Amino acid sequence: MKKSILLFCFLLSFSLITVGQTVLLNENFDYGSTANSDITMVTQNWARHSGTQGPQYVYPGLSYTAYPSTNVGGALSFTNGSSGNNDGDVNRQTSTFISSTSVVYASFLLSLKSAKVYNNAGDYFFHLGPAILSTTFRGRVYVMSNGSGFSFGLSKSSSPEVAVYSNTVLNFNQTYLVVLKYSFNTSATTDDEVTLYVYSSGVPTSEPGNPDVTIGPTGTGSSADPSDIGTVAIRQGSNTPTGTIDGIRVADSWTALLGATGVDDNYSTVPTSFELMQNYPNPFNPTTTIAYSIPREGNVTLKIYNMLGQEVKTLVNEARSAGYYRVSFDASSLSSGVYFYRIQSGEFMMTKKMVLIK
Ligand SMILES: [Ca+2]
Ligand SMILES: [Ca+2]
Repeated sequence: MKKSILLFCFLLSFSLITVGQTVLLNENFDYGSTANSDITMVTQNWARHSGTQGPQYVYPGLSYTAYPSTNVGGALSFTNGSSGNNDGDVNRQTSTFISSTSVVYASFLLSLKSAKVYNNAGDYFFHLGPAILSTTFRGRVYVMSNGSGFSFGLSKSSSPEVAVYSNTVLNFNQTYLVVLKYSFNTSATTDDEVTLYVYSSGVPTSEPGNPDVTIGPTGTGSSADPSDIGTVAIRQGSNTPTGTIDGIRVADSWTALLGATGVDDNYSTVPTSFELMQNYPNPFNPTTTIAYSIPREGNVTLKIYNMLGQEVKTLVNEARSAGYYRVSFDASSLSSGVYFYRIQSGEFMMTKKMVLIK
């Protein structure tokens, strides 16, 4: 009993640490001066989660006065592709995932060439997702053509939630600064909110500044809120707009996102706390992924136990440097049931439950 109280206090001391000033991603698309029809051919930072080809790597990139991630290297160009041709959707993980009651900000530069009117609305080309991105797309940024220009739309989750659109018509072939805010709320599983800010000039150093366009907060979706945000994604569908995106930044505060003036490119990739994430998918059959973070170097064990407390598998048992990790668990040799996975590193220990259904 005494031991468990000590452990509880120990864990509590970690949970009280908040970050609040961290840049989690600074993607300048600085991958050389040679364009390529497929971003995944010039960098492994981006992974394709759908489709077969693209988006394209273009050079040079976009610039926007006073934005911290302006005019460095190239950019990413996306279009309304067809099957096998620029139909790829890609994602990049942030240096850490935000899983608290916190707020996540993502900003990017955007210049659009064209957009469609689809289903009396537009379609989305950018979204956030959890660290282990499956089909949990959150904070979808839409664009719809208004004839000579376009308007932004926003939805928190997926159908049947419909995008909320701004009435402001913006110009094609002009570079805008877009800021997407994701606010975790903990009263319910569907109460998180998203907000979109758009600027044609200037970089506000505090929120909300003086936006050209504001949408939200909105978040009426029936899809469950994600456990965390740890991915940004670019989507190419048959009805998505065509354009260029650059300077994608993710941070846990507005100040970290936009307040810097290019000096924070060497952002920290060291976690500030121990975390053991809920496995995804769960329930699962037969493989699932477990993510964890450790804030300092040490031996790490990650083991699987059955309902009787018997160890059935050791996934990790070795020294790890501080960082973020993901490990795959293949349960094809085990029978259906409830299992537990436990991480231990130094004095830190955490156990979570998962369900195998065959
Ligand atoms: Ca760039
Ligand atoms: Ca929630």
